[in-house]
Amino acid sequence: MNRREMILKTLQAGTVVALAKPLVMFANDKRNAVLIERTGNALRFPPVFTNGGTMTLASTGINVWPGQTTNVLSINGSFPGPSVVIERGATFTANFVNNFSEEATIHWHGINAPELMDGHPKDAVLPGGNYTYTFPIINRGGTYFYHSHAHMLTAEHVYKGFAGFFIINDPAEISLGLPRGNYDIPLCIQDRRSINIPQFTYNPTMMDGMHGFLGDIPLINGTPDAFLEVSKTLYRFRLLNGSNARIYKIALSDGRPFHIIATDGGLKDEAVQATSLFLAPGERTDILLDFSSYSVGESITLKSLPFTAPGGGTYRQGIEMNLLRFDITGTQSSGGIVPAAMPPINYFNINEIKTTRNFTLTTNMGGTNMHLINGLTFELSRIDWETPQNSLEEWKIVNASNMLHPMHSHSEQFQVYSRNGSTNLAPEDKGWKDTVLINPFETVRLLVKFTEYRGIFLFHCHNLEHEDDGMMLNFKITKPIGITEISTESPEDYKLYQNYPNPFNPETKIKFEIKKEGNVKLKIFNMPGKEQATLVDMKMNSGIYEITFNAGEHNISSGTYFYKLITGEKSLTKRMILTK
Ligand SMILES: [Cu+2]
Repeated sequence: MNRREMILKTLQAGTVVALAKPLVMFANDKRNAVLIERTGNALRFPPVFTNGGTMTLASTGINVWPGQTTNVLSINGSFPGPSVVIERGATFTANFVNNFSEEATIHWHGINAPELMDGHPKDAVLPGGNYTYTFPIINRGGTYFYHSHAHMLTAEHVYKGFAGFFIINDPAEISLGLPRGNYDIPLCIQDRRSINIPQFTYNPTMMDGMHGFLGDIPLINGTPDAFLEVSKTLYRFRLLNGSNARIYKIALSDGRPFHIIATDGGLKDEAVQATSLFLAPGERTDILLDFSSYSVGESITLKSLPFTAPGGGTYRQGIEMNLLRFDITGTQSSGGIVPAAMPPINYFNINEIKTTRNFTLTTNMGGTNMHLINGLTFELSRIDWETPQNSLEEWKIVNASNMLHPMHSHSEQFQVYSRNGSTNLAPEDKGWKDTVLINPFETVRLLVKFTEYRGIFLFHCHNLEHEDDGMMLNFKITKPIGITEISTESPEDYKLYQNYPNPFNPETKIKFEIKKEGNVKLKIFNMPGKEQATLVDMKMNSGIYEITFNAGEHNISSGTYFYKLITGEKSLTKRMILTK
């Protein structure tokens, strides 16, 4: 195929070809000189986030397609957002500034963080507001993700660009000899609609609401028609599916095998050879790809293979796509190896299951909300079940619909136990996971145990149109079974929790904990510090209390307020927002 034919073919496929760097190059082997047509755009990499810095959300014009301006929802002007790269054991801190016109939160996908750091939509940061996310990194090393989790706005925010990598390095991994530095490459795979180039127009139809908002062209790290120059050596690629709804069947154009080395929650216990893998929205899989058997001058393409899936029309699941072209141009060595052995994973023992929970996924065609879990639609302030800490649970998920549902749990990582009764799992299913694809009419069993944090977390479909449609439940991780005394995790005598819901109108709940009996006051103040209401003023015994505050009963208008727990000479203050 000559270049003109190639351009025509690509144009027919609906893409715009940018001749970023057309050049003619000869291979080292002069007898088989190969003419390389260098079309497309060099793969881009988001900047690295400086820990402790600011993440500012704003609508920004950037060049996705050369010479054209795309209005994206950026973090610090970047799409995808800057990559967090942090060591296990460090404390992550980011001051989130919302300079966008809609409420937003940042969810640290796959990361084990306290409730109020998890970016639950109840903890939304209003336009013009800010919030400091800070938590210790206790996860295993691996490839994680961050993105918007605003109530019913997640899909649009992510489609417009609000997402990025969260990579945890574990110094203990270094001895394995995996490719590092320039040979360790994150690839965020997203799809967009060629018909809207250069804009990321988000206008889902009824059909899109049913199957998810699917594009027909891929962007890799925000790069259309992406290529990457590689050496004849071993690379690590960290694949992240940052798409709203599209599932990829990842493979190489020549069908060569690669090694799968990590799932959502970090390294597997062995490197497994494969020729393809499924990657659903929210999932990550790290692979080792060896270019040493190719010749300089050759190109090979990372693809999504066609597969059969429900839906139809132009934007359907399972279409073939060329994701990223590798041009073999160098002969340097990464020095990396495919490890013969990797650290073991402690698999949960099914004999220790304390509770089995059943989740049935259904489609309700005529209803206001089409995608349901156990017949339910998400309610921001409804707790759907309680899970005690340190108790092994089996979650049996039955997909009683003909839709693909990548189910994602917040808080801790789980393990897939079986798919349709078979414990012989695909390598991308086996290991630590936070998202698992449930195919139409499949039953998947997960094993999960929450050990670290208590509080309210989410379980939902990561097809973002399904999520925004309400295919999501709240669960609450509670104190371990058999423990009746108040937690001793905090050394203070008093504890004040974030009100819930927040923002609110007109009612919210304020929870506090008293560990030593005494006089307690709970008061509301406005921003200038003027007292608005007294909710509690009495002598109280030790215990956990929850007060319902109704702004209407106190004639308080919308705005930001503080609530203060006053005990003797000490006081604790938190902020809350009353919406219009
Ligand atoms: Cu779904």
